[in-house]
Amino acid sequence: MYGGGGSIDAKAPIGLENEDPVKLQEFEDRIARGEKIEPTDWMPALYRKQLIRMIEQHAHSEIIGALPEGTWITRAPGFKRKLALMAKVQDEVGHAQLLYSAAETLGKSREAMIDDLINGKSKYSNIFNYPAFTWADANAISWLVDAGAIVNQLANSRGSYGPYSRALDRICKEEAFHLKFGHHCVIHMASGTKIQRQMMQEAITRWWTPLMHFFGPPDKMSKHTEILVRWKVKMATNDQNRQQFLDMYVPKIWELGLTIPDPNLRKNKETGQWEYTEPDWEEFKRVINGDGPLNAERLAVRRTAEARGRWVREALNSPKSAYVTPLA
Ligand code: FAQ
Repeated sequence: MYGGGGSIDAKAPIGLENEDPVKLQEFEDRIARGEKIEPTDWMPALYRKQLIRMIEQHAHSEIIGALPEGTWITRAPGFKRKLALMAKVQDEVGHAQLLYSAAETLGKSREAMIDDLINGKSKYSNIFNYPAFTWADANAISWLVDAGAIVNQLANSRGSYGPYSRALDRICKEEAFHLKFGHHCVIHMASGTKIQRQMMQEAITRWWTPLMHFFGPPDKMSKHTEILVRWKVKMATNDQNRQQFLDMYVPKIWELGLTIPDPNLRKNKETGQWEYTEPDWEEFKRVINGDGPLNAERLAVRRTAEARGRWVREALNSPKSAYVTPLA
């Protein structure tokens, strides 16, 4: 499932040697002035390649991300929770569509992106390769995974590529509702019966390491951050986003009487930074390279969906289809 080649230990070569230096300078000046780059504007090949990689992975994450919570729709406790979860899952799939459209503006077709996902060539977020055993796991996703996603996406919605930043802007507005839904569910569990509190605690314990991984490898190990920050595609580094997440959500988790499974987690008053035990980055590498608890199952579900939907796509593309040959 590892796409793009290489490992998180290796810094990517910058690869700007073949670019016209005058055009490159103009492009970088526009970015420095905070202008948006639009699909028909000149851009270095590496900017295009990096954006396709990142937006495509993001789109795949939304679509695979619908799976762990999706399985809870029929089992969510009560009609209101079912309705809200169904709407949330539908939103996540909608986010994937927005993001695939944004990536298509850079020249890679949606079919090629889906092929790369189901054939294991493209990556998607590590976190969706873990199982949601209980309703509390689904709640941990709705609150904390959405929280992490918003930290990242809110920053990047101010980024330089117009179609991506506009898609993120809309996505963040919808994610804000998901966050409220997730927080409400977690409060309910954490203030419920002894068994509910225990379920919620176990879920937080299970999801903590994948959540720490979610923001990407530490900056010193990240191979793409340098160029992406320079071109304002990433508006914060992986470590900066991780710190912001800890700052915003650790106090809220503690407030609910829940414990985080890291004895070293504390805010250093002098530096203002959170200190924590480094999560196991070997586990992260295994999971993003296809060897996580549920990678095979997640991709199998997508392959089945792709196969079952083929007749619809073929019908739409058939010469007899009104979509291809509009009626006079
Ligand atoms: N998972 O050099 P860096 C959501 C890979 S949306 C898997 O630091 P970069 C909504 C990385 O691709 C969640 N792989 O990479 C929702 C690269 O591999 P490559 C998704 C990861 O790009 C909520 C290699 O490691 N959000 O959750 C991960 O500068 C609830 C080296 O890493 C986005 O995609 C990871 N966590 O920074 C849905 C946001 N981290 O390509 C349902 C946009 C790193 O060379 C329910 N993306 N890798 O083979 C980004 O901001 C960035 O791409 C990062 C990674 C921050 C994810």
